[in-house]
Amino acid sequence: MERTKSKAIFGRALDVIPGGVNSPVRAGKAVGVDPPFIKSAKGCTLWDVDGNQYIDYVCSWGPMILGHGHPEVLKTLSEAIPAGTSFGAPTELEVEMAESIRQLVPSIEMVRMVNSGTEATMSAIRLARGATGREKLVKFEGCYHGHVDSLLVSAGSGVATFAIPGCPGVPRELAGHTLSLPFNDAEALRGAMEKYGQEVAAIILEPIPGNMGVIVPRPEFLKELREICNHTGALLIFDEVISGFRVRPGGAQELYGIEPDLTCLGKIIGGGLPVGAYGGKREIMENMAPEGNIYQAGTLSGNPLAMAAGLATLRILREGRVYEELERKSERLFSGLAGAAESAGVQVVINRVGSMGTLFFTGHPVTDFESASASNRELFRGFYSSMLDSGIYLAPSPFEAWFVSAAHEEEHIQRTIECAKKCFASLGG
Ligand code: KE4
Repeated sequence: MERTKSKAIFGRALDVIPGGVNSPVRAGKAVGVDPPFIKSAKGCTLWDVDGNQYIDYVCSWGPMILGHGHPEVLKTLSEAIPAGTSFGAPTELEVEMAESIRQLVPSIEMVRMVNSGTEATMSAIRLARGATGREKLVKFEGCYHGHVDSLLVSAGSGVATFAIPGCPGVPRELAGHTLSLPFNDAEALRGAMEKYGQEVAAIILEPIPGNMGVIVPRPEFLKELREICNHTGALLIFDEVISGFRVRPGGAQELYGIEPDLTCLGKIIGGGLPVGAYGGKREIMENMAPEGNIYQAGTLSGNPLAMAAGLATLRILREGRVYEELERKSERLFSGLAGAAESAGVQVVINRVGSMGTLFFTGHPVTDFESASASNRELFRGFYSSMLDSGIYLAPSPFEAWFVSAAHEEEHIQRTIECAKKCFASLGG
């Protein structure tokens, strides 16, 4: 597959944008493949600047659950644009969005719109620290919550030692307030919280991690989190930027029946436009300015176009049988991939929750960051390149999720399985 125009544009991009991209993962360094530059998209299909066509399983990293260019979303946007693109003033659309979120996610009694998932988690941890008067945080290795200083950390040397900066620029003093524990490990969690629980403002996690590849949470782990937060007074923050409205209308908290104190949202609620949100119990949220004295603000927060596209998306998700269809299509895809790998004698483990899933090149269960990291990255690189050249567009990293949209039909799924079959044959050979 020729990508000469993409290469030329990438050359220009490298001269004016760090790494040639506006978000690092897009550069394809983890797979050693220069990125195709995308020109347009419709349904589950992308076209790059060279005219190559791809079946899209990135879906803009989750937002495009209905597929690209859904007619009702486009219609709503085309009606909103002439009214104005941004006012910096309250609009009824923001209230409708807040009411919709509250209706779909009952643990959220009040919600504040922001412009990215990072802003949502950054605001939620500031709120948790301000509301509890505590400074420590607990996160889990392999969970990603955006580029928030306090959460861009690596686990300390021992399980219950405080974290170190995950990259230059994160002050050691800040990282030192965060504990990074193994995901799905209730014993490590209990040990750390017995020691530090009274100092912990919040425990934050992706309830269904997508950023170390998809990991299925152990129900007893989620239950333990809720109980430990009840016992210690730490707030439980579910980062549902990916899982929110992805696995159920009410996200992972609906699926697993665990109620967090605060929830972070993003992606799907913007219908493809920049968005984030954080919300939770009224008595916690009322700490936020101007009601309370914890500050957070944003020029484009609640932007009318993002609200319009997000509301149209949520309306469609609430109607009909979208989630049943997503489940059927996702099961068809991932069982087909598993069968193709098995026939070729290639060892893979597939973790899937609803329409988010990951194929790991390993023969062992993948339940946390350590076991995810042990998967074969070389095989993934070969798989990625072969699938891309066959017209299947996957996330350029072994530690991301495949996303199935309502626009993926049987023909797309069948073609994906066929391409994977060919690739496994060459990898397995
Ligand atoms: P943004 O600031 O990128 O809107 O959201 C940060 C974020 C927060 N929480 C979770 C669970 C997330 O997955 C993300 C962002 N996800 C990544 C990919 N998994 C976005 C892609 C990118 O970084 O380019």
